[in-house]
Amino acid sequence: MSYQNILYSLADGIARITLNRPEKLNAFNAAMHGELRDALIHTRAGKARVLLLSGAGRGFCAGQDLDERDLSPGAPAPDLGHGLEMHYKPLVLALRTLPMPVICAVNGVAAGAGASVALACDIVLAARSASFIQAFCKLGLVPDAGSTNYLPRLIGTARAMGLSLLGDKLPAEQAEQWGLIWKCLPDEQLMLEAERLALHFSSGPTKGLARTKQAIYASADNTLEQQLDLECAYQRDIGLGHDYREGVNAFKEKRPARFSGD
Ligand code: T3D
Repeated sequence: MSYQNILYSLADGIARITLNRPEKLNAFNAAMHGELRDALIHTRAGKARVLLLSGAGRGFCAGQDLDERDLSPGAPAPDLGHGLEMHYKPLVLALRTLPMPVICAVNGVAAGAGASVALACDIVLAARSASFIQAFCKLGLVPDAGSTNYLPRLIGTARAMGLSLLGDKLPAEQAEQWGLIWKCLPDEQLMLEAERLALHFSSGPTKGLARTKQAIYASADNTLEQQLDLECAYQRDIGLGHDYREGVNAFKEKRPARFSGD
């Protein structure tokens, strides 16, 4: 598959998307959104069992491409809500509902919606030189693409508020200490670790992992009773599949499990 704004591949159960506008720190434009939509549809429909998202060059993603906005005197005001509905909302929901683990390797700065999209992923790794910036306030905007959902849930109201109202740069190491991301790694180890995890998930119990992420995301809005019901429904479903049988048999036979993903 050939795209102009992203790199995409799907092989051996691993889908890889690299945001590829390095001269603009991989800022999102409409064309990139279209390509991401297409690649995510292909990932969902194909034989992928894990998705690895990263960025080309020195940045991960600088958010919305501000050169797409004409705010010169006399230019009509853009409908920013329309842009979010058309592009960012479907992107975030596609990542969150993808029935497989989504790893994000944050190789450099993640700003504005770039930070939001990174945090929409299930396992976020970041290079030590990377950082997260809630840049929206510097443009007079509200955090979007899900940031107002993720930040307070992941790091609490005080830190979410400080980051969002001040727009300060949060270094990757502190992001890990605060629980915003899974791991901060030395720069040269970032992609090695991301690939190691991708390989691990590519032969994992994909359906069970997909249900796990769904259950964890659902817990934010569910009561304990609703969550217990959800666990019953998911476990009942998973218990009928191949991988549960294989996992238990492998344990009893003292051998590694050979999961099919079903
Ligand atoms: O409009 C809507 O749809 C509403 C939705 C908005 C969602 C959002 O994401 S709002 C937030 C948008 N993003 C930003 O405000 C971040 C803007 N960028 C920066 O603040 C800085 O670039 C960084 C802190 C991210 C990195 O700084 P630095 O010094 O490492 O790099 P730089 O020199 O600023 O950027 C390198 C190049 O990328 C530069 O181009 P040049 O001068 O070399 O030709 C710069 O203009 C370009 N670039 C960086 N970010 C963007 C961008 N070009 C267009 N849009 C960008 N967002």
